[in-house]
Amino acid sequence: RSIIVIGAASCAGAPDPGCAAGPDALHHYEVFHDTPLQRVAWDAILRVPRMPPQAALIAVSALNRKLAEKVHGVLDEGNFPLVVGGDHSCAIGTWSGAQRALADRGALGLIWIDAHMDSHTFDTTQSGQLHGMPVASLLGRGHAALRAFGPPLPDLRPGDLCLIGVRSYEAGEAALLHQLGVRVYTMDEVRARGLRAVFDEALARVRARTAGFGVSVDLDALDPEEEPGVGSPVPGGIRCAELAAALARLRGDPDFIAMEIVEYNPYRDRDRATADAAGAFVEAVTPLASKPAR
Ligand code: DIR
Ligand code: MN
Ligand code: MN
Ligand code: MN
Repeated sequence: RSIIVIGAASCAGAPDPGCAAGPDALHHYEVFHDTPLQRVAWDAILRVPRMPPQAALIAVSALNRKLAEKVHGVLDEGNFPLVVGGDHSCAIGTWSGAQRALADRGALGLIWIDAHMDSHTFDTTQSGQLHGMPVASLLGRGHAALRAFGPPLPDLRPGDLCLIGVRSYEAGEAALLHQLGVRVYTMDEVRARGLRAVFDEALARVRARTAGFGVSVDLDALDPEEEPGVGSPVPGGIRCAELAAALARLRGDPDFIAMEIVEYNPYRDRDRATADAAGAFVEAVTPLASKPAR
């Protein structure tokens, strides 16, 4: 399988304008191109201009519709979509597209690596920012404009989703995940048990009842002392080397169908450290299995 990169150059769903420049910055970076082990090609960079949160809903909805089509198309061709953000609201499109591509075979599993829960709806959000909402949307709780892409899809099932690295959240979103029974591995649990143990457990969960699974990496899950190039840094995160080692367990796995790396802000990066981390995660998962299992 080839990696087909799709950029989502949008910060319309976040307060930090720098994330819109993420895909262009990574496009200039050699790890996001062919390596001796892995073919990597860029499909497109989808763009949304900066706008106030009130206007963002329609723009983010349109972006996600396009992104879902692209991701579905890449999977139907037997390739592996890698979506690079941009703010994390693009995850609605990425994983809706993956769900649609898998639909005849079964459900999608998803590992969500993030400092945040991203599980707000308009009823609970304090910031009004759409990048705080994609998990709720994928679970079927979002605004209609954030989930009606083409033919109706089953919602992501709470048991097929795990969050890892969480250390910043508000009560409303935590209540939703608790009520739905989503497994959340907080940063405290990651520290206590080690990322390796937590990641393996999450992997077993998301594979159990699904036809394929993906990983969404919000770079703010990493420790900002090591990786400052993100939109919403939160102290005390995962180390790049640990996450790369965990992701390397997906190398050659035929059920691993897509990945997303988001919230890269090149303006806050230091000596390309965070871009290097993103590159290390791509390298970690390659070479991909030559073809999907089913
Ligand atoms: C916060 C921050 N929970 C919000 N979310 C962020 O805006 O809803 N997600 N930064 O990445
Ligand atoms: Mn996020
Ligand atoms: Mn299809
Ligand atoms: Mn985050």
